[in-house]
Amino acid sequence: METETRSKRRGGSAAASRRAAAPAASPTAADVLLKSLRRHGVAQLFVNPGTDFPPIVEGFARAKEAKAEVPRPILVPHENLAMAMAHGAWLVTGEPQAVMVHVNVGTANTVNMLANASRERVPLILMAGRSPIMEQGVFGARNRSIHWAQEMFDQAGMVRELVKWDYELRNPAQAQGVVARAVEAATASPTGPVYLTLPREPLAAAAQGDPRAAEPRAAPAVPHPDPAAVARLAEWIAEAERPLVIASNLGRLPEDAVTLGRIAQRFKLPVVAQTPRFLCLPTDHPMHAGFDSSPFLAEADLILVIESDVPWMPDVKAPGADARIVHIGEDPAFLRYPMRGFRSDLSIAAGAGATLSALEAELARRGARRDVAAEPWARRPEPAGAEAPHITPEHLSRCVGEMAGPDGIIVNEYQLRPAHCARPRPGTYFAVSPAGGLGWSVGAALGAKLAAPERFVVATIGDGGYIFANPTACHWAAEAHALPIVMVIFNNTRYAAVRNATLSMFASGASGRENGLGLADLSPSPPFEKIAEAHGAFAARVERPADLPGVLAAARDAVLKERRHALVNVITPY
Ligand SMILES: Cc1ncc(C[n+]2csc(CCOP(=O)(O)OP(=O)(O)O)c2C)c(N)n1
Repeated sequence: METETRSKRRGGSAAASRRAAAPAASPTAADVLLKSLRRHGVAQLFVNPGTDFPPIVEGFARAKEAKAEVPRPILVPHENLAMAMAHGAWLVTGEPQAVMVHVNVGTANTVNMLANASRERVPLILMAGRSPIMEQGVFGARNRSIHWAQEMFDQAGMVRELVKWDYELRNPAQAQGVVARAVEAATASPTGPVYLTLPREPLAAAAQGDPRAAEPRAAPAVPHPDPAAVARLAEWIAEAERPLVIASNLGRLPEDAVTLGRIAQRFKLPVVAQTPRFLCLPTDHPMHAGFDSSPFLAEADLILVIESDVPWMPDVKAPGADARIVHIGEDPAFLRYPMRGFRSDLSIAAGAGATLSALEAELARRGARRDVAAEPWARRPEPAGAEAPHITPEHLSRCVGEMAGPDGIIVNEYQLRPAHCARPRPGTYFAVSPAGGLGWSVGAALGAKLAAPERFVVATIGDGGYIFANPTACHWAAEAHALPIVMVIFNNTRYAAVRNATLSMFASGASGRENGLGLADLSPSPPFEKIAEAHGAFAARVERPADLPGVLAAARDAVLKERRHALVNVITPY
């Protein structure tokens, strides 16, 4: 027989859960969090939800009813795609982005693209739920069995090395302050991703707190260069006979590419775009010296390394011992890289754009003008593209550039050969982060299209990368969110990068005797175009060089005239 005490205890706890089951009528922390994100310039929230999301779902629904301003929710059916889309939206807007995923498991799925975002310094607020803290008695407490198993001792530990800041919402009154702090941390120079966990109970509780905490605040801006360092650099440029600029991460802001173009032209500075992530100089600029610094390193007597983590590979080719070497960038020593040992005679820790402007002014003030022959000492090599019966990646790159046109945006995983692709206008080329997490470019292109719907956007990707990109999720997002882009697959039915790496070490070894294809063969290659077709896309496969321009033009028409996305599966052996 049940004792009175036991029955009271049971009745008592049932009453407690009934009490706890009442949603707050007043704004919840989730409502406030969403509004605060919008106030901080977050235009859309890329989400992949789970049982941690009800307060967020309710918050969006309440905002719709009340016509309150919150970020636009964008449902994305895979977390890595959500991250790539956020990355792409940042590429074209420069605005902070936000992604929210499901607890530890959703976080785990973001890590590849988070590594990309981290090395590319994308100001991105990655949010995740976490298991409800309470086992009972509080609104939002655990009511699904997974709530026990999904809890971790340190959920943020999974991503801590890849973010600048992490925190957990501990009290509903923090909803405003925590957004302000997350945005501040993500957008302070050098920018980068941050991680915020959101337990269900405080998220669903009535928000209180100081609304002033939600005021957007000025984040520490990109630092300006030390005038003495700029003066010394100007002096070195005036003295140099064979100066060389090596730039990688310059040009997300088109005006920086314009400034570099002016300085390069006026002071005869050849510029190598070394594994560029942006277009640092229009490809038809007379001082463009190509995409490989190695032919010029031995001769250069002054090297300006601008936002370049790996300006050359010391084991392959290094600058001469007497060359002066200058590094310019927000963090020119790349201190988040565990090991990196490039020589430096002058390091300027400042925004590259600000440094170039200051340098231009200083050179002009001195009346400096390099009195040298009209021809640059370092000239761009002629692009070698042999005639072939099949489509070469060089030919494909040229055709993609023509299809994109001067203003179209190309988002390149890495297969497109920039030396063969005309990009005459700044801000029209973006490539994968130096972290090289594959499966990025299609998602980034979709995000760019979402944030800049007026632009024509093309993604280039390998067949291996396309599989990594989670094609069904990508095509679903393109169709569901009406994001007409062109996807071009450089399909060589292999992992060429893996094969090349193997041959670079073991060409004369056993793996060389099997042509380096040991773990690099992707045959049989499925008809990727059929996947796209299933999602309503314009889809085609091309094998003959003569057919390529026509098919790409048709893909462009499908995007521009029919507002459909397109996929062109191009067979290009390399
Ligand atoms: C997420 C991820 N997994 C594995 C790799 C290692 N990796 C680098 S390149 C490459 C091959 C990619 O093949 P594909 O996209 O077809 O391009 P290809 O090298 O053939 O031009 C692989 C597997 C990586 N960079 N990222």
